[in-house]
Amino acid sequence: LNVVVLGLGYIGLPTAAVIARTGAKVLGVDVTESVVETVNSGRVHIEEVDLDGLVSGVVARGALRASTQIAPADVFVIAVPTPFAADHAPDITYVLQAATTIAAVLKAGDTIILESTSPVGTTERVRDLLAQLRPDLRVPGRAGEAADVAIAYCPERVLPGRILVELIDNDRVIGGITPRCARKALTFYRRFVRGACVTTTARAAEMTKLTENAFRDVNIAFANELSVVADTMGVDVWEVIRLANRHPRVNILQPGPGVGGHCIAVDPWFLVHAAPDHTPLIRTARLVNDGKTDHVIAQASAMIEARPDAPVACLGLAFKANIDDFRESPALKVAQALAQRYGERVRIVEPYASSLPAAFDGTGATLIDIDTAIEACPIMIVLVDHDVFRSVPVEERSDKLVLDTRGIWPDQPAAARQTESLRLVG
Ligand code: SAJ
Repeated sequence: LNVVVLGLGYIGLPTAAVIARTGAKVLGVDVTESVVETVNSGRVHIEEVDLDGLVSGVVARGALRASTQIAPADVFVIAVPTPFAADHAPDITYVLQAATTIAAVLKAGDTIILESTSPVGTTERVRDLLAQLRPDLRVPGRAGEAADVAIAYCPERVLPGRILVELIDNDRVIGGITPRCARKALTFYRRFVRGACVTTTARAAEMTKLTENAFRDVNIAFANELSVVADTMGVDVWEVIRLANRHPRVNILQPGPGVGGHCIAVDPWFLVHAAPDHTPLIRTARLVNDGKTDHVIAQASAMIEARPDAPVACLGLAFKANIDDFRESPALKVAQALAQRYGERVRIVEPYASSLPAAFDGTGATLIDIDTAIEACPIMIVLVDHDVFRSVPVEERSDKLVLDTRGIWPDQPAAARQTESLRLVG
């Protein structure tokens, strides 16, 4: 089986490598020359558990090769980004570009699968574009009609940090333009997926993916809203959540400095954009989560201003624990805002960065390690729950003034917590 994977990013590269391991011959296509060179030398350009070993193995065996140029194949998997524009309108340019690239080599019998998170109707747009570019091929239309190619939507659902495990173990939702398309795509996923593979329509599969991430966003927004309410009442939100979750039908997520990453902070907008008059809850959740970041900046600023001249350690820049991904990171936004306001007083601790990102250029902020922070900084703002921060024992921080946005230090003496400063913010 010959497979082409378009897009060698966080999803495309692991997917290409896993498919290559099944014995298929995989060509990874990416527009970025340096990515292609890195993969062809058996190395990886992204940090993901066990990915380096897998990629070097399949490249060495000749099962995976990368190129900027497409070649004919039996199955085409599209895993390119779908960002949004300033007005939150989804931008499917890269998906349509990928489809145009495929059209040049498409032949009867081929299967095209879109994995990128996409607004409802995108798979049909891919179909329409292919019909236009390749009038010699019959694209799928109504169920039961003959078609030369199969087109399906199968969203990726993997969690960064567990991608290689979840690619295989998670259930997959496979939406065909027609039932026949879904069955064709199903045969492909059965090669490497151990989880259940459930078939449906392309539109239902597209909406399912958006629904999953919007569900998580709404639930995190609830936790974030609670955290602000609890602060104003002088109650420990972490304790309240722990206690409420002892109820058999309550399962509250964790508050934090906001929601980051390129999925949960983005995808709910695709639903809002498609049905603006019917999504007050989903829209509000987005605003609550983004508002939490501003709230943390205000809380931290009040703390910092109450102790003029004291150095401040911002712990973490990543969008979540134990990864090196800073995309849409609320931690980075908070640290950057504080660095812009308080300059060289601000020290950043981020074990997953070898230097400070460009966002800190000219601010005077510096990158230090956790031990230096413990020695030098009386104020600590916990922004990411990396294990290395979690494991700092209370003796090393009991004299610090701490704003713990992740609740990783429940034993921090109450006098050294942020609640007082909140009153300053009002
Ligand atoms: N977060 C909280 N509190 C929580 C859980 C998460 O504040 O209780 C924050 C995290 O710190 C982070 C953000 O939310 O900033 C998102 O983290 P995440 O772990 O919830 O999700 P992602 O973005 O890493 O991956 C999500 C997953 N979707 C769901 O769990 C529904 C993953 O399965 C998807 O494949 C991925 O989005 C994607 O690519 O769409």
